[in-house]
Amino acid sequence: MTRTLVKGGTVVSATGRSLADVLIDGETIAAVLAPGQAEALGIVSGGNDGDTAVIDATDKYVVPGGVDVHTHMELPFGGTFASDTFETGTTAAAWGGVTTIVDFAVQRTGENVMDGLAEWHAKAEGNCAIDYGFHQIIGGVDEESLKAMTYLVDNEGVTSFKLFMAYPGVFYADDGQILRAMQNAGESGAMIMMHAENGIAIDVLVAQALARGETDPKFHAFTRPAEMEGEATNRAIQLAKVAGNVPLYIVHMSASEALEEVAAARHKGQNVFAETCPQYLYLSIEDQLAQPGFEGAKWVCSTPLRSKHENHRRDLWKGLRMNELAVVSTDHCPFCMKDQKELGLGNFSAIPNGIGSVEHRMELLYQGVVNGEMTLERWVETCGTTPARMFGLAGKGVIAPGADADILVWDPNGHTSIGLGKKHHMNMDHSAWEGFEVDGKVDTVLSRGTVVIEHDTYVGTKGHGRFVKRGLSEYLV
Ligand code: DUC
Ligand code: ZN
Ligand code: ZN
Repeated sequence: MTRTLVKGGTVVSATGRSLADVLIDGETIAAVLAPGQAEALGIVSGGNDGDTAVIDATDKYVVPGGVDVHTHMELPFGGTFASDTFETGTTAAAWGGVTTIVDFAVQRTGENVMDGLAEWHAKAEGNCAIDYGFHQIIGGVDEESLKAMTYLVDNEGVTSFKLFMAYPGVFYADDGQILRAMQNAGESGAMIMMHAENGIAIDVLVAQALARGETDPKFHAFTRPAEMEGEATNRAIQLAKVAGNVPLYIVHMSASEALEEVAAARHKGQNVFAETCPQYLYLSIEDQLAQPGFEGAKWVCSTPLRSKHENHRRDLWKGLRMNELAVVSTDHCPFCMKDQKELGLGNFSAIPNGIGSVEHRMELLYQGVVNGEMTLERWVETCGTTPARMFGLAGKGVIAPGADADILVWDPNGHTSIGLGKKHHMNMDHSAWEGFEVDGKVDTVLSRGTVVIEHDTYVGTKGHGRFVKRGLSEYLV
């Protein structure tokens, strides 16, 4: 067995930090050792000696590899497919210090759930640089898909299901269907993930805007007002309560109105959780989506970016500190401008929805630490430890004996310049994060004990990443 010692760094967990060495045996963390212990035990005497490879982490943070529980590789959307394959997307994730993703297998309205899951396995198997799991999108709730949900939890390691209150005719579920799916999840112990936007009302606003000749990308946000996110979030919470306090996870939260609903429900003891994404913490209608001409298409995503004058970003950062928001994911859903976003030239509603960020979440959120928005420990917790626990990824998101040796060595004295020609490995012809300069830098990344990034080089292999069968959420008894 290959042994590796990550030596001399500060190991940071969700609850604290200390100088320690991490001993890896094969794919697993064998021990976390106090300084000097490795020498005392004869594991190393300095340098790369014996069977033990040494990674020097002096003056660096040693943290669990990032866990991004919301990605869409190759998602069919708006007449095209998200531009990252599992190969390119998981390689970009590795470049960003991420060692596990959970992607969404798709059942669209009228399709079969088991076929959708099989298709996702076929896309991912043998292609991934890092480990991966699947949630299942249920785009058509009926007797067959309800049976499939139970089967997936019991047999396939797919223990969470995304429902949509938006996108009528594609993924949309009505309130009765949502209630039925929630009741089913109540029996199996699964988590319901909700895209909470009132899609029926939004479609009316979209049609009215287009009829007025309002076709620019910014109208994407104006026709998806924050109230429609708040209302749908509240409705999802009430339905989950009626279904028997079924665990509910609100995805890609962008609005203060939605945050208030989640906070209130959590204070009343309901099993409600939520995530936000870097785009909602940093970007806005004014600075990105409303850029002249068609430029704003780069930032068309749903839920949409919000106005910087309405305090959503301030509230979301606070929500992260207060644990009203438990997780930061990316909703990584990249589309190129050429031939993809361009499908919506002259009609914002035809622009494929999505932003690519899987490579930059750890970097962007570390800047939140530097800016005083969250602690170093909370960075680790929201980007690794909690997402792993939330979605039953045993052995992920922690540095502890027995855990998978998924490790990010982070250089706090480094610097990262994001953008094309700078740091950019996602399969996109632009970056939604062009020009962002952030403190800190990915130094070394290990996936199950194998180095995949070192010295600014990808040294991993396609197919190293394995499918992870997930258990039930660890937040529930
Ligand atoms: N939102 C996006 O921005 N893209 C894909 C699906 C979604 O819900
Ligand atoms: Zn969504
Ligand atoms: Zn999504």
